[in-house]
Amino acid sequence: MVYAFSTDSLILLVHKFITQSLGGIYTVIQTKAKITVDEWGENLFMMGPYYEHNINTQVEKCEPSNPAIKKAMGALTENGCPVYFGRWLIEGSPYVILFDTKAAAWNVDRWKGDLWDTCGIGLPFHDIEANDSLIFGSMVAWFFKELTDQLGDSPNVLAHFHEWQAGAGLILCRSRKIPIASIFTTHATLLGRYLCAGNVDFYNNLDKIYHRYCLERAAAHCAHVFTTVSQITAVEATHMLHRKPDVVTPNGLNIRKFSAMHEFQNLHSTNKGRIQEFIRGHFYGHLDFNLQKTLFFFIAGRYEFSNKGADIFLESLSRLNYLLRVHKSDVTVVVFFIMPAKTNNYNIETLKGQAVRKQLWDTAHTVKEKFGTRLYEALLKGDLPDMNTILDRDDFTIMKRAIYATQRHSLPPVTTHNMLDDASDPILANIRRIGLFNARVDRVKVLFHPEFLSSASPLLPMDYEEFVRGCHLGVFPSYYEPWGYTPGECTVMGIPSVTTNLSGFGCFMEEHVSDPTAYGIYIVDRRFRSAEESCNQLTQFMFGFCQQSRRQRIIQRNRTERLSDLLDWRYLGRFYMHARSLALSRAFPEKFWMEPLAPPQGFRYPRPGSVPPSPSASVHSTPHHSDEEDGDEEELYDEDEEAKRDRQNIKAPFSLGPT
Ligand code: G6P
Ligand code: 1S3
Repeated sequence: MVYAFSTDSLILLVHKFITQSLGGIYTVIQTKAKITVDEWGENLFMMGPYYEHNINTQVEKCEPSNPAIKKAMGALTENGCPVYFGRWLIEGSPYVILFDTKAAAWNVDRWKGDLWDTCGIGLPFHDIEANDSLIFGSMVAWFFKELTDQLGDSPNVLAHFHEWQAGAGLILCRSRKIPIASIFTTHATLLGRYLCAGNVDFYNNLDKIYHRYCLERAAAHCAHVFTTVSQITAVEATHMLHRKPDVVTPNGLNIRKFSAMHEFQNLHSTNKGRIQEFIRGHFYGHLDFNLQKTLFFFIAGRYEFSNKGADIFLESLSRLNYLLRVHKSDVTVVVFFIMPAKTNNYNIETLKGQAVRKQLWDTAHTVKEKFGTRLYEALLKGDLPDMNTILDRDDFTIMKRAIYATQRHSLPPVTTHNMLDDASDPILANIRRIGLFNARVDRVKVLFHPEFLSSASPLLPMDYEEFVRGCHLGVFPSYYEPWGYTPGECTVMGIPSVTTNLSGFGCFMEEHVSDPTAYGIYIVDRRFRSAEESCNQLTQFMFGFCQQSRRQRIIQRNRTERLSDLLDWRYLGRFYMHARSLALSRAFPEKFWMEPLAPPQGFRYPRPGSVPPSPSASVHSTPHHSDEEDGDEEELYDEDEEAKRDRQNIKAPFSLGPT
């Protein structure tokens, strides 16, 4: 396929999420910057609101070298609506144009009138987010007017608007017939999100829904090209917004490949060690389970209890606990819930756990030192020390004192923090309902960490990436998830995960991988099965995972990591390229012509050559046959062979023309 345009046009990406590190949309914008800068160079500008604090830490201010941009900015600034320019200090260092919406807020009533006159959408005064979006959109539309007046029709301008918060700018540009090519991408639909979130206070939010929905729908219809991030959200948008997306633009990541093939396995091991250390402290006095046979599962993300599937996850954990107990399994599963909620700091019992662990460590270290010195002195004298006296009474006293300190009369807490809404918090309420209180008999232990992770934490000093690498399985059984970065991030780190056929990521994997389970991508059917059936399926996935030997887990991680190529922006960026060429050819048909697009070929990542990951499906030919938890390294070369074979079977993953 030939792209009938060059990158001479100016491309301006408009979104509210520039420099605001919040959620998945920010990840899209930030990770895609590098490949977009590589393609468009100095002709790419990202546009967003000006937040003083973020800008001071993330943006290097400078003067625009493009005279048209400079003039357009000047026109707004001179009229009391300041605009700033700089380089965003992320990979690719894109130019940013930032609009000071606070300083321009004095125009809001007039601009509301303009919006009403243009398209009959009225914004109520109390919806601050919608009002801010209008101020931003009005400034953006004004800027485009000035810019295109300066440029004439050379070079052409292409503007890509993300999400309803940027929609007003697009609606105003189109209604004022400003000559730009436009794309609108939605990362969810407002109505879809509200309708799916069972526990959201729908009635008390009604006054915020309709006009936002109007902005979203109008933006989708005004754009030359409308896109969304997954097939499942495309179906939703077709019904909710009444426009079928022209292109589906799946979300990618910047994939960092290690030069040593098994480096990510080593990272798993090191980071798992750090999590184990935390567990030693948290479960002090109750460490009657084998950490070598303990698996770490986790769910992480925005705290949307049922949208993110925390509800069916908890129910399945209670069933998994039952199965592991009746099968007398020696495997223990520790499950982390990493979802931010309102708290007032860590709870004392959790902090005490880490202090006790440290005290035991220090005691062991002191005694070890003394032991070593006495042993050394005895050997220097040519004697073998008397093992009965090498440690004296004091040594035993400090050791006994340390052991006494590990006694506790309560169970290890299920949450690490003091929760403000303890009684009504949905995770805690469900833990109480299913009775998973970290009792000794339970094979599934639960830990709710109601704050995002940080390497500066006194409890679990790890950042998110390190934590994910140290875990065994990410569980993301979302009900509403237009894309879902969490399982994708697991994949590129070689960590298996559970997703669903209602998430964009899950649908994408179903489409492009022949046997996702074999690659450590477990897809729960939440679309065509009842909640009860989905819950059972999730339980079975987790139970099967617990039955794998260490060797099988290592092999599965190798396979999971192999899928990361599929998620690389270097491939997925092509869908954005396609959307841009389509927009230019629709907006300026006399200048930009595009061959009709061949539909993407039905590429599928083949089923891996050898081992099924589940022991129940294991056959004689599989390379694994030992349940030994040691001596796992020796057969990894089989996997390399398998990887080579896979690569030979795979042609280019997508067929959207040249890179
Ligand atoms: C990686 C390391 C191995 C380690 C294994 C543990 O593969 O390279 O040395 O034995 O992780 O795997 P597990 O699934 O038991 O955490
Ligand atoms: C949305 O963010 P969310 O977590 O509110 O956009 C993300 C990026 O496209 C997407 O991954 C996610 O599923 C959506 O829900």
